[in-house]
Amino acid sequence: MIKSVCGYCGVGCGLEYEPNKLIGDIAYPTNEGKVCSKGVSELISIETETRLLRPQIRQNINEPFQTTSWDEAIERVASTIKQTPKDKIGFYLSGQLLTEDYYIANKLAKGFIGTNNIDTNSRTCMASAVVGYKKSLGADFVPVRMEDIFKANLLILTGANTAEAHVVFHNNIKKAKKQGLKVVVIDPRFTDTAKIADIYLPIKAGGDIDFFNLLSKRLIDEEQYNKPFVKKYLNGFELLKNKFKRAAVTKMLKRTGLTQEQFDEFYNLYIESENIITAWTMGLNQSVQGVDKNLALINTHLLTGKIFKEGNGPLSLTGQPNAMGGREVGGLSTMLAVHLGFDRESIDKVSKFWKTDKIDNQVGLTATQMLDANLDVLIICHTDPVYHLPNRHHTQRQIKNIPLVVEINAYQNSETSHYAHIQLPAAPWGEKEGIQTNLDRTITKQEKLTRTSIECRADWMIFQLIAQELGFKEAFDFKNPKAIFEEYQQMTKLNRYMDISQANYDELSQKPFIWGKKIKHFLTPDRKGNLFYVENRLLSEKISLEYPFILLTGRTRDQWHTGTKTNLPSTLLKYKPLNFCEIHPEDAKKLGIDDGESIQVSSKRGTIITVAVVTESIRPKSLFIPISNREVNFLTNDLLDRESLEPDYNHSAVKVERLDNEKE
Ligand SMILES: Nc1nc2c(c(=O)[nH]1)N[C@H]1C(S)=C(S)[C@@H](COP(=O)(O)OP(=O)(O)OC[C@H]3O[C@@H](n4cnc5c(=O)[nH]c(N)nc54)[C@H](O)[C@@H]3O)O[C@H]1N2
Ligand SMILES: Nc1nc2c(c(=O)[nH]1)N[C@H]1C(S)=C(S)[C@@H](COP(=O)(O)OP(=O)(O)OC[C@H]3O[C@@H](n4cnc5c(=O)[nH]c(N)nc54)[C@H](O)[C@@H]3O)O[C@H]1N2
Ligand code: SF4
Ligand SMILES: [Mo]
Repeated sequence: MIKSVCGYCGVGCGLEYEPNKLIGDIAYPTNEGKVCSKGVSELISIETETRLLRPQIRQNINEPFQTTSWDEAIERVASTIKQTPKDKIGFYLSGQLLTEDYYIANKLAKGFIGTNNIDTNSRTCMASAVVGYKKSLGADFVPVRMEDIFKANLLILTGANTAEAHVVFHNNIKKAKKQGLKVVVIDPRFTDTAKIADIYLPIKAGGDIDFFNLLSKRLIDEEQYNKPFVKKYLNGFELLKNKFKRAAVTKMLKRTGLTQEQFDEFYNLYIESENIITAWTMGLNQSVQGVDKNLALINTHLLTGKIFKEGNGPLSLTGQPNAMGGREVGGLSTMLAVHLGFDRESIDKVSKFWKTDKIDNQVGLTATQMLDANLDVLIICHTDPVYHLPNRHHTQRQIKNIPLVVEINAYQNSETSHYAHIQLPAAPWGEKEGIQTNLDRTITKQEKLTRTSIECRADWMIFQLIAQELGFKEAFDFKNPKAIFEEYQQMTKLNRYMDISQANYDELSQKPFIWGKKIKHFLTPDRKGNLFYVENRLLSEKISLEYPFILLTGRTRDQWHTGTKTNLPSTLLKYKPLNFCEIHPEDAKKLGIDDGESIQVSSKRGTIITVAVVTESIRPKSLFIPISNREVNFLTNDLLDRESLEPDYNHSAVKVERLDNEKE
């Protein structure tokens, strides 16, 4: 029996493997034996016919791919990199890579090629939370753990559909409820998560800043905030208090779409609750004011002092299995490594550690900027930007202009594959080993369970092959993931609060390591938390007579994004169809749309065809399309948060029509 960990979501459930059998690990603290449909079918996805098994090459994207050798493919990549100015090279990575993969790619790009153009799809996902935590707590540090829900009295879930996106955590919430936990769900949709709520608040999309400001203001006005904590540990209180004096409360409430009674009921439960956790994810992060939404939420925990103690805190629910590991390594273009930035001192420390003089002091391009930057080489690994970036017609136009697009994937059928010149076959989950950090800082090891398909390579090895071909043989001479992890552990010592060096690689699959356990204070230079006054600036795309609906997008339980691993004929998991569009009965009636009918949804940017699901679970004038529909981003707008550069996926103006009307 081998112990491993699920490679899908940020919950990071422990698994046990016996030949041809995968079950939940009863001894693993996070899931105690439970797994969801995705975790339990990890093995099936290894064996599918759509695996990418050999390197492929073509001169231009209108030709079919030809099989090539690794030597030839790597030589072509390395020789092109050598001839390309470093600012014209980009690495587009993923929150699904293992820590060792990030480390090698980051070391190669920032340390040896000398470009900071290395970013991940976490930009579309967690970037707003990263910036929010940094600004308010002083570091990208999640100050509360999932198990804390058993110590909390109240869990507020906002912009998070745990029933579908963090399934086993959701089971734990249900268990905690039996022990007395109260749950508030804030979401414009009455989701499966909302079904377990004690109070469900059907917020209007985009109303979260107003909601949390109303809460903060009332806590201050009614002196329900924690005065000694505020005085001793916080900056910015007087400013916040003064700003709130002039706040237009009625307007704010109106923008939340909630009634005074709904807000009061919530407020009364809030002030009665001793221990509170507020958890959130894409409903807040994916917004043109994603960072401000995070700050407004975190303010409430700062004001009440409900942070750095058991059962309390702002809990950002990271989506991907190792987006946290990527953040720790520093695999984003806006940080250098191990949570260090691009200041002189950090660059000196990292240069000395890597024995290099190539590190640039400018932040690099973010994932959301790379395609607009006239790059000459783009290496894409473990993610599908053509599918996932907003405004897909624009994405497709831009990627076509890049002379060399290299795609590293374990499967053939991504949307990006149509635009790649070289495809390199990666070894997927089960065929490789390495480390990942889940959403609450638990570091564990994925184990190799089966032989690696003959021509596939682990992602770290592919980056190492490129590095070696570029001539960096000494710095990239790792024999296995353990050697990489141990070098990375040494590097974490450059950061005063990272204690990852205490983990032991060989023991990790038996016993996970939780880093930062002792951190119970703010990580700012003055050790004080920062309150920020933020307001809803209504920057999202506005609805209009022509485009009168707000489009929301999100997950369904059994599908993983593009579904390369979950949308398989052999997995009978599809409890929801891949392509549907939720619409409120009032709207459906006005438009003459029946349940199950084909409809056309359009924005200024594009049109897709989908199937109407008429349901009261969505607010009037909103639509919901799951991202298992690979075409969803033909519709979405490409506005970005100005600080995190995260897209505003959840708030695009669209119209909806019956399909046959169009044809008439
Ligand atoms: N089954 C499955 N699980 C997954 C994934 C998957 O592909 N499939 N992906 C993983 C990844 S990468 C991520 S990032 C996470 C995402 O996890 P979640 O964010 O929980 O998943 P979403 O379905 O995007 O849910 C976002 C919720 O926010 C709501 N929402 C939209 N706009 C607003 C708003 O303005 N305010 C509020 N309060 N709510 C709003 C939506 O209605 C939706 O219910 O899931 C992870 N888990
Ligand atoms: N409209 C809209 N768009 C969104 C979102 C949304 O909510 N709404 N969410 C955004 C968010 S939060 C995220 S995280 C992104 C996710 O978007 P993507 O990251 O593009 O989606 P995935 O399908 O997870 O892509 C992972 C890719 O890695 C490949 N792969 C699997 N295993 C391996 C391996 O071991 N090695 C390598 N090299 N490749 C492998 C898979 O085949 C797949 O092509 O989408 C973003 N886009
Ligand atoms: S909840 Fe997440 S980590 Fe756990 S089995 Fe499901 S997908 Fe895997
Ligand atoms: Mo994500």
